[in-house]
Amino acid sequence: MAGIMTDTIQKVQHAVMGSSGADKIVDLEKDTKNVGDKVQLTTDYGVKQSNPDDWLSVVSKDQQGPALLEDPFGRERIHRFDHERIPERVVHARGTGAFGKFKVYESAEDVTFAPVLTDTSRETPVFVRFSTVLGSRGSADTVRDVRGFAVKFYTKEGNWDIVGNDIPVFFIQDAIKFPDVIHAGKPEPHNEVPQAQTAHNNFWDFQFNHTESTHMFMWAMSDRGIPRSYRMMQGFGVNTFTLVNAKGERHFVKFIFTPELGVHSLVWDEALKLAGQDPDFHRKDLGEAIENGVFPKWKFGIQTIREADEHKFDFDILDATKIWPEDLVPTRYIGELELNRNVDEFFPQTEQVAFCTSHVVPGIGFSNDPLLQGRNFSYHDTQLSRLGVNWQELPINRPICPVMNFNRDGAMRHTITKGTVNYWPNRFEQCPPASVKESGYLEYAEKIAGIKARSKSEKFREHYSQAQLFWNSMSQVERNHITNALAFELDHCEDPVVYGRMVQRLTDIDLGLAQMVADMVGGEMPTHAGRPNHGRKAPALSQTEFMGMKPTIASRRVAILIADGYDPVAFSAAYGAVSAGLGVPLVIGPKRSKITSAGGTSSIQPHHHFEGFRSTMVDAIFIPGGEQSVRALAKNGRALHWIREAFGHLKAIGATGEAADLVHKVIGLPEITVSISGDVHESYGVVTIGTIKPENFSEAVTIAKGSAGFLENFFYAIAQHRNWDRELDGLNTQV
Ligand code: HDE
Repeated sequence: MAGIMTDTIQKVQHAVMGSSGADKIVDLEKDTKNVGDKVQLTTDYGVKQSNPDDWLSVVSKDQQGPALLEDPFGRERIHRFDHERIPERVVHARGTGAFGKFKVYESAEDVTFAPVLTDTSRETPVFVRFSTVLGSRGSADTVRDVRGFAVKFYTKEGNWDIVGNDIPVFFIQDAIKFPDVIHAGKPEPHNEVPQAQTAHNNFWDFQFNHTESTHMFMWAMSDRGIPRSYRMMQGFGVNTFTLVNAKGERHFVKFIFTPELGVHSLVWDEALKLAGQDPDFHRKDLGEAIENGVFPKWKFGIQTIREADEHKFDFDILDATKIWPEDLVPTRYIGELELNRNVDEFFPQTEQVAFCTSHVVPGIGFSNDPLLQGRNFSYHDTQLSRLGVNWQELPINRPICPVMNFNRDGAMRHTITKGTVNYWPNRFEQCPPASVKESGYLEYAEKIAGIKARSKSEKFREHYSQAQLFWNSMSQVERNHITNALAFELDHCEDPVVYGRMVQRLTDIDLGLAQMVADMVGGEMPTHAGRPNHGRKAPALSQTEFMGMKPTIASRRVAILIADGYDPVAFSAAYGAVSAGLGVPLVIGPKRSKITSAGGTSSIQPHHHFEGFRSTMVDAIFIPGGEQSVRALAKNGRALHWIREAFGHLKAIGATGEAADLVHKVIGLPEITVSISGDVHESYGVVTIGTIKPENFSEAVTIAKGSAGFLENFFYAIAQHRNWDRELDGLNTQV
């Protein structure tokens, strides 16, 4: 964690934390203890230890004799250590989590009687775990992969889990295929290579053999596969659930979370580098934002379809490889999810949290989605081997409402239930079931008729239409990225059968795409489309739909590059304004010892030096003038690389005074720089000015392009996330 907490940020945090109303945090307190200063070291059985550093041994002044097995203290240390690990999750092993709250601002009572979705006065505590799918627990955060988005709502009616992803569809339609798709994606069996990647023969062999995966692999190859932050991803329940209202009417439903900060991604070169330079990038990013009081928020939405309309679509609404296009079924945003507290300890909270799609509360139910049906079996089952039968007693998993039943015993049971009976019905009528009025779960009386068979209904057989819809809906930049991603992945497949067949598969989506990929990776050049493109589009599929939220620099990391002799006025103006905008200023210098400003009027210890930290870890860079400082940067190869790389990764760059010339020289843009106001210049997200102006000292910088101030324009460029024009015009080649 950068641990940068300006006064302003602290104030915001305290103001907001006060209202987090976390019933679950209170619930956890009884199991939480501090390593207090005054507490002395004991064994697990409570006996204080006088020497925890030396194993009981036979020793004399000049001779070290054997260690004695009789030492209970030494044995306890080793025994406990030997058993510290539990099996990692079979998928989604790598992840991170945080606490928060959920609130509905518009009641959904027309479709459900679940109070968590109807009671607008209620605040429901949540725990959210984000994850990658394929990598092991110690793998890197920024690999190309689907991201998990699992939410546990601790409602007053019991726990409700939405175990979702950042992509709205899945690779397969039927749970029986899950072991195959995961085996094919995970490291190959003969050599356990590659780690946390889909770029290998088996994954793409599976994709070719399962035409139903076509839609999902297009999403996975898009920028959704390399998010900038967990805080900048959408979350989708993917499967079709159901809602029942007080009148007993049923609707099909899909759940959606859309981030307040917009949906943003890394660029591929950056994602690759970050995997080595900062493998914990996403984990730290979430922790840092929460610690700094910039709490991530998502709008919560539902798409609903009346039961009677189930068959009105040209796809099956129970097919998890299909989205429900917004023009047919608009999303209705009714609530907000906020994360506002980091965990106290990773293992008992983030590692031991366990989700189940089968955990729903009254008013919410399942559908006959064949993937969901299998998931409902799988999650509890996996918790049995990961955590044991009493996993729901673990503090992070237990509900905040009373739990009482006759499930008993099992390994590590620790609830002590008083009473003489452990069965129902019993002569004391203890622990009776609840009626629906008393919040008992309502089983919806669904009429089912059919033939028992191993097959699917007709509409499940169409596999390409929405893959085309997705491709058609992409911007040019997004299309380029998908093309490059496919070219990268198939380049890692050595087997010509695999890449050759996949190139042909791409003709079922778009001939141009198939030809571009074939040109890059080899394989027979396709000459005609595998099927006609229907030409339809759905704008909400493009990430660009979610980029233009209110411009903000909140939580964005801005590196300030300096050396001895920097301009203290420009430095302080930028540092102060970034902090005031709830961004994270990070001072980077040639060394981490004190750097002195021009004229010796001030000095600062940088947060990092150029080698220790990299441009990949920030969203933007700012370089203040100062003749001596800029001269030193110009001679420092790593500093120059910072500028080139940030430009190549399409990041905002701001520079004042002498630094403006340096930036232009390094990236070679002078002839197209335009003056946007007085002496503020902007070109491709590079904003420069001769000297910083007095109005930029103001803490409240309005973020706006074309205004008189330098910082206004620079912050606008940061808020745009990336400057895509650089890529479209082929200027980003120096990375
Ligand atoms: Fe999962 N999935 N999954 N999955 N999944 C697991 O449960 C499974 C699927 C998802 O942060 C496992 O507790 C089957 C779709 C997330 O702890 C396991 C099928 C979606 C997480 C399992 C699917 C997901 C998991 C492994 C096909 C998006 C991490 C550890 C029928 C909607 C939860 C665990 C966390 C985890 C099974 C498909 C999301 C083995 C059988 C579709 C976010 O039970």
